[in-house]
Formats: sequence, structure tokens, C-alpha cells
Amino acid sequence: MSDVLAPALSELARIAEGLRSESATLRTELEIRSAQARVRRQLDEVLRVMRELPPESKKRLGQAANQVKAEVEDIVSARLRALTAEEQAADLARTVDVTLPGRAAPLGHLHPITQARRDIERIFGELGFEVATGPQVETDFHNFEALAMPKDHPARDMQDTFYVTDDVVLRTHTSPVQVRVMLRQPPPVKIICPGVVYRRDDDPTHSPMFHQVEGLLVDTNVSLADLKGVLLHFVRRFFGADFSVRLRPSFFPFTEPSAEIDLLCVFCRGQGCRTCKSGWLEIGGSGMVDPEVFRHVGYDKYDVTGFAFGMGIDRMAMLRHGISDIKLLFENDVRFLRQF
Ligand code: 2NL
Repeated sequence: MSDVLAPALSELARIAEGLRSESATLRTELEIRSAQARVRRQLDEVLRVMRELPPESKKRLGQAANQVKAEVEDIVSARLRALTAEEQAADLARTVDVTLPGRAAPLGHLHPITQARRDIERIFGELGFEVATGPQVETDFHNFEALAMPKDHPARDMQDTFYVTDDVVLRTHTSPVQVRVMLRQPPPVKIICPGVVYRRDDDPTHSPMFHQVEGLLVDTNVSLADLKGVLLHFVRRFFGADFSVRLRPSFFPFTEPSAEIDLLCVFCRGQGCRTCKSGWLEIGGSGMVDPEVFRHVGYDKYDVTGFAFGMGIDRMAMLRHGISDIKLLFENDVRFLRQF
């Protein structure tokens, strides 16, 4: 029966050899597994001659078959390992070059009004003024009455506002914050009050909602000269050392005497131009605190004197950057805002 054994043995060797040379061309696990299955079928086919063999030959063929089967499994697992290694190497080659420059995240910045408010807080802070804040919805007493504007006083017309009820309003200035501070603590007082305020006003230079900062200094022997010195210092720090201020006589119900605060025109530097006409631009109002205000908060008008001022933060931000329409500050168009 060696005429069956010999060809079977050489067929086994041929199958193993065939898989060995084919294995390098198998590119995926699927290709490897299907080659493995095919080879197993081929081996089974060859071993069908077993039945016809005498025991001695059967044993030899059996041993040879086991050897070839082990060889086939070795080739398959070696090829699978090689493929995994190739895939990992390809993965590594594909990964990011960590030495490349990163993609910068787009950075925003503070709104020009917030920048202005923080600068104002810092400049007055250096002079010893503390920041005080309070509610935007106020009582008639804190917003008007305590500031010497009784009901039906004509000065209320200038500060027409939004009424929640007859006695509750959206504040028209941050003065009520100062009233609240004076009501709860004795003099001296040295504060600034930045915040949102509301008025019935709506045109290119007025918004029904705007930002104001008021300042209040109450102590013994405070004079108008102190007011002017503080304002001049502030304006030079905020707009530049070559600026100056002018106090122009005016009227406010809560100050006596009262004065408008004018800034040397940022456009013409005092020459007189389309925007300012006079060479000066109004940035706020000021004066010596009226004794009537001290009476309402329980301060002794013979004991203390004080100055107060109020300025528009939006307006100062506009003048600083040469912005002509206040609405641009509130539209939140980043193409506009990113310029500042
Ligand atoms: C303006 C004018 C001003 C005040 C605000 C004030 C506050 C107290 C007492 C007295 Cl508690 N006065 N504040 C004084 C003068 C003017 O603001 O044009 N603001 C935008």
C-alpha cells in the first residue's frame, strides 16, 4: 500500500509548503482565516486514504498529518501576529506630529463698556474710593425723594423712567445706591457706584438703558476744589495726560452748587469742531451735595460737606474709541466689538 502512502505524505508536505509561501500575500485576518479553512479541508481530503492503509502506514501518515497541522497553525498565528504588528505600525505612522504648532482657540475679550467700567473702578480705587452696588428696581424714595426731588417736582421730567408701580421704578441713576450707603453708615463716605440705569430716552446718543458711574465723597471740609482735583486726575488717567476738564455751572436738585463736567474734545482738542462746537464735550454732572440730601439720610449738614458726580460709562467708552452711535455697543455684533 506504499503506493498510496508516499503520494499522501508528499501531498501533506506540498500543502504545508503552499501555505508557507502564500502566507506573506495574505493582507487581512479574513484572508488568513479562509486560507486556514481551505488548508484544513485539503488535509482532511488527503487523510481520507487512512482507511485503506495498514496500521504501520496509518501511524506514519497520522504522525505526519499532526506535524503538518501544527505547522499550519504556527504559520497562521505567525501571520496574524505579523498583521497586527503591521496595523499598529501603520496607526503609529498616522498619529499626530506633536511637534506641529497647535491650532489656537479663538480668544474673546471684555466688552468695551466692561473694560471702561473696570478702568474707572481701578483709577478711583487707587484714590481710596470703594465700589458700592445696589438694586436696579428702586423705591420712589431712594431714587427721587431722598435726592430732593419730591413728587410733582419739575426736575423729575428730565429723568422720566419706567414705573413698576406708583412707588417702584427702574432707577434713573445710581444715586439711590449712595443714599442706601449713607442710610446705613455714618460719615466719612468715599464710594463710586457703577451700574445700569434707565431713562425714557432713545436716539443715536441716548439709549433707554445705559451705564452710569456716580461718585460720592462725604467728610469734614470737602470742597469744590477737591471735586475738581479728583475729576482732573481721573480724566487724565482714563483719556490721557494731555486732557483737561472744565466745570460749567448748571443745576441738579441734589447738588448746590452744580456743574456739568466737560472734557477737552477728543476729536479737535479744544479747537471747536462739528461734534463739540465749543471745543468741549459733556461727560457728566457734579456738584456739592445739597444739605437737603443730608437731611433725608440723617447726616448733620453743619458737620459734613461732600461732593458728588455722575458720568456715563457708555459715553466715555464711545469717546475713548471714537464710536458715534451708542446702539453699536448693545447690538453684540462681534465684527464690531472685536475692534476694541
Ligand atoms: C449726570 C449727573 C450727577 C450726582 C449725579 C449725587 C448723588 C447723591 C447726592 C448728590 Cl447721593 N448727588 N449724584 C450729582 C450730580 C450729578 O449726575 O449727568 N449723570 C450721568
